[in-house]
Amino acid sequence: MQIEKYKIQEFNEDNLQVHKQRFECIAADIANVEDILQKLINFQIAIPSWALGTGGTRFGRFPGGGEPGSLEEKIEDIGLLHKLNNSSGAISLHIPWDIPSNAANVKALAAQHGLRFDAMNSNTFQDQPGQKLSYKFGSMQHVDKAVRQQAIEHNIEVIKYGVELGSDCLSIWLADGSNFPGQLNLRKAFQNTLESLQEVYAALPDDWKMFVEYKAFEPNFYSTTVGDWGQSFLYASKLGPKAYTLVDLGHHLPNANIEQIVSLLLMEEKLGGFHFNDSKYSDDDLTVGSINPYQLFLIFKELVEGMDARGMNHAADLAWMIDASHNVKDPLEDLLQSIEAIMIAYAQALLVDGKALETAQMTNDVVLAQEVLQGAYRTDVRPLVAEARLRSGAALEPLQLFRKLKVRENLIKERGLKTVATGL
Ligand code: PSV
Ligand code: MN
Repeated sequence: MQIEKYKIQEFNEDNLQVHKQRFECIAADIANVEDILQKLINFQIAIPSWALGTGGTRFGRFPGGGEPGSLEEKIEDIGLLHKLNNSSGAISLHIPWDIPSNAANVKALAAQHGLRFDAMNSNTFQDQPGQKLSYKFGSMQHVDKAVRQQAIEHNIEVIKYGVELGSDCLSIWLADGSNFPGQLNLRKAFQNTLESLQEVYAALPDDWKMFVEYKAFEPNFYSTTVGDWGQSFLYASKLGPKAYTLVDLGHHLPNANIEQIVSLLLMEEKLGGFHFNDSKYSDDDLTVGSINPYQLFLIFKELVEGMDARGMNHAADLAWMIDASHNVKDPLEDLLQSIEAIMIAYAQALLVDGKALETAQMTNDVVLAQEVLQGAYRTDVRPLVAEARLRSGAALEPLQLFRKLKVRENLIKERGLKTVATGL
């Protein structure tokens, strides 16, 4: 399905008057409104190829319909999102789920939709049909060198696909760990993993980055070999300047102060990328901002402050991606909601009065510090985000237009009701 430009323009014209009133009202109070709008326009969030279909739990899966059955259809779906919001201009692939049969064609198709290839993800957490050795007891940590070698070679193959597609970064999440005390020698598991990562690191092209993603638990429930930001930071530091920590919001133990983690990783120049989602309990993979939008804002506040302190480009210097799963919502609608939540939190963080906050901090004025933060958080920035979309040719209200144009119904007509996308 294609969304023609004129349909977006028609929709925007119908909603323009109301929008303008709202926008002018908020813009009048913001001195650097143009600067903020430009930052919002530039900000792009990658969509993972595995989030375009209905997810499932251990107990069941209830696929919707019209889901993408091929890499080309996944690109088409992200193209639709990007057309609607102009904020999702990148795709992140998982190998072997998304092996491109013809990389040049796939690259050209993505370019037609205005998409680039973000981080490439390897998969050593599942055994694939025909695979020689099993990852049941881990991959890069495995006691058997042959299994470790298989995992290393898989990651090098992922880099090769990434190079063909124009990506410049490899994201590694390992399910490695143990389920019971005594199952693993924890130090040896770390050392084996480090050695394996070093071999993959050695195969990285000069201009590539490697992200080491951590996760507290699941699928292993006693120890995880890259279990927290400290361990990821250790690997990244030992590997070298091209290795970074990747923060997935759902990968912490309950109540972790993620904003503090982000702040310190940025200080150490070791924050590489981000997986956005939200959670009530652990790795729930819920829509971004659906449970704790204040935490999301606080994280963005640290990101903006920390990146500005180092003169970093918000849009280009970190890899931004959504890593969510959709069990009861239409995946595309859910992704539109997630992107909106990210843009809102980013816009609110851009509104924080840094000088006033510093004064409050330097005078131990705790009350004023809270006022400054909550002043920004309680500002309804939706008209700013909508204005950024309007100026970049996207829809004022992407979700409304998605429904008005009956995008899902059209996809079902084209692809059928019984399609199941690859992913988790
Ligand atoms: C693991 O839970 C994770 O967050 C990693 O990013 C994976 O690559 C992704 O989910 C999908 O498998
Ligand atoms: Mn993740």
